[in-house]
Amino acid sequence: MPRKRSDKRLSLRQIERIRTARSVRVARVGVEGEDLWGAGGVGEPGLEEEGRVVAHFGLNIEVEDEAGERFRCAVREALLDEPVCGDRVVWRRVGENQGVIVAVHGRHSVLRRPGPYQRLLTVAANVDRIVVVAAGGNLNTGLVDRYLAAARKADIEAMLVVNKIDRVEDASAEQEAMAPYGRMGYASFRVSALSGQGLAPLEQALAGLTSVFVGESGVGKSSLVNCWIQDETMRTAEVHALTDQGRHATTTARLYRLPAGGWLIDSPGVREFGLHGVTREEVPGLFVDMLPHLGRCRFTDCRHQREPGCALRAAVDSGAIAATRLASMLRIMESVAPKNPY
Ligand SMILES: Nc1nc2c(ncn2[C@@H]2O[C@H](COP(=O)(O)OP(=O)(O)OP(=O)(O)O)[C@@H](O)[C@H]2O)c(=O)[nH]1
Ligand SMILES: [Mg+2]
Ligand SMILES: [Zn+2]
Repeated sequence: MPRKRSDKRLSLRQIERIRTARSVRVARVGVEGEDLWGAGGVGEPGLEEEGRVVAHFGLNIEVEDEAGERFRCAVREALLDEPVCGDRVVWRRVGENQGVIVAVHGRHSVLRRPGPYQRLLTVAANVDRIVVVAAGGNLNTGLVDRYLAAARKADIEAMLVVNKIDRVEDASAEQEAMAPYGRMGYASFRVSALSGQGLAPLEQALAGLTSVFVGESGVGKSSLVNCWIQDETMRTAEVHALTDQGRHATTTARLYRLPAGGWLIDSPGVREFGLHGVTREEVPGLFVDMLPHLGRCRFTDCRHQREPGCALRAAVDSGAIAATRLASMLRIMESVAPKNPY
């Protein structure tokens, strides 16, 4: 499990800095500083209630209560963990559709990606299932492999969705490309957000869980979410930005309640998703199909390229591992730094 920010020791000065930033923030959140605690017009905050963070944009955190009603919330200044999409929180009502978050419950999983200034951003919390979405007719299995490795790094189960099957001409070639994933035990679904084909079994598989859609920009993650959720927030500028091609690309992760049960997070298509902090040595262990063959190469420092006695190459030759998977693994290894020896 990745380490939580709260596990780290903070110096008194750091804590002081966070507190100051937090109070400035709370005062600016539009729920007006003193109103938060009852000195103004809205009265005492209500009783503590359970809720879930469905979105976080700018200074606003949106919390959904157990009845499905949404509240714009401020954060109580003492919180050290910034609430993120998917967090389960304790909050109090302070006015009509407004509230204040007073505590964040412990997270059973977190998804991270690199942000500006080499900071790690937590994108979502309490995710049970990562759903890797790819586009039929333009399958990018290299990127699928990246997301699958990231899911293993986050220790979260994954499954696969191939969308846009309405435009696929050679379905058999594509099914062949997807076959290795079935052998590895990943559930996969072929769907079309456009025609509605294959959506019911996918919705069934998502029921009861918190899932997140990840995948390259433009594969149709939001279009799929739109098939189930007729929600005006799906189309607001807060969540989507117009691209050069005139398409609405998702800018912020957002959690939706599925009609058939379960929760679904629509996230922006980000390539680096989750592989930050992975060392080169760690990569093979994130490929499930490689696991039985690891440690069997003739040379302990085998780079699995042209070395004699390479167990991974042998597994490709015997058909136990798909050549495309080994190629993906080597590409990812090249793209990440080796372990720092010092
Ligand atoms: N033919 C076809 N086009 C689709 C389908 N699903 C989505 N599209 C189109 O693909 C484009 C991208 O869809 P989005 O849903 O915005 O993709 P996204 O994955 O959410 O993209 P980001 O938010 O940038 O990560 C849009 O123009 C959709 O109309 C489908 O099943 N078939
Ligand atoms: Mg989108
Ligand atoms: Zn090897």
